[in-house]
Amino acid sequence: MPTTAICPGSFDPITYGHLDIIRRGAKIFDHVIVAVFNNQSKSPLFTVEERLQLIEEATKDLPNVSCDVSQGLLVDYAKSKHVDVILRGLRAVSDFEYEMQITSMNRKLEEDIETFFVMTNNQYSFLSSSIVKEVAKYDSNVSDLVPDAVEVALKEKFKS
Ligand code: COD
Repeated sequence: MPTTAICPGSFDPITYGHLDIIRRGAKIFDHVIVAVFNNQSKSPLFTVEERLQLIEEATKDLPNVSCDVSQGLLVDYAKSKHVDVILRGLRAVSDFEYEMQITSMNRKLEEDIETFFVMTNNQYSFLSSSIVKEVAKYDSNVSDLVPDAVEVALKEKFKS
């Protein structure tokens, strides 16, 4: 039976670190759904629609990757798609505590959900959307951290 994984995140905006995880996942699973969620504890720079568009552009060369937007609980979204695998990335030990918390909560909510962790390439282990936004805000070069379309979108956001 083909295996599908959901790669959920805020993706505000998508970085080469996210893409590294998505690409690795696309080699392992038959289909990867990248799902944008609004993380209530973060104030996003990009709207959900803008984030979706940037992910679609960045993953257009990956035929087994599709993109979507969702609200509410991740486990409910997974159930609605008949998917029981969540794909997440790990950068460093510092990610582990947070990931363990959300994995345990998701498992408590839906016992059959499995979370699959992929280690990022070392060159992206320091990279986060927050760091990219901080650097881009001061008009510094982020071309080796994000896809071209994201770089343009960041410039546009911070123009004013
Ligand atoms: N290298 C490798 N992986 C990376 C990198 C990098 N440089 N940067 C980010 N990642 C990974 C992250 O570890 C994560 O696995 C994924 O990419 C997405 O990261 P973010 O930061 O864009 O997304 P998060 O962590 O803010 O996403 C949180 C969710 C939206 C998944 C979470 O809030 C959620 O599930 N929301 C829905 C509500 C819900 O179900 N809540 C209950 C569970 S807490």
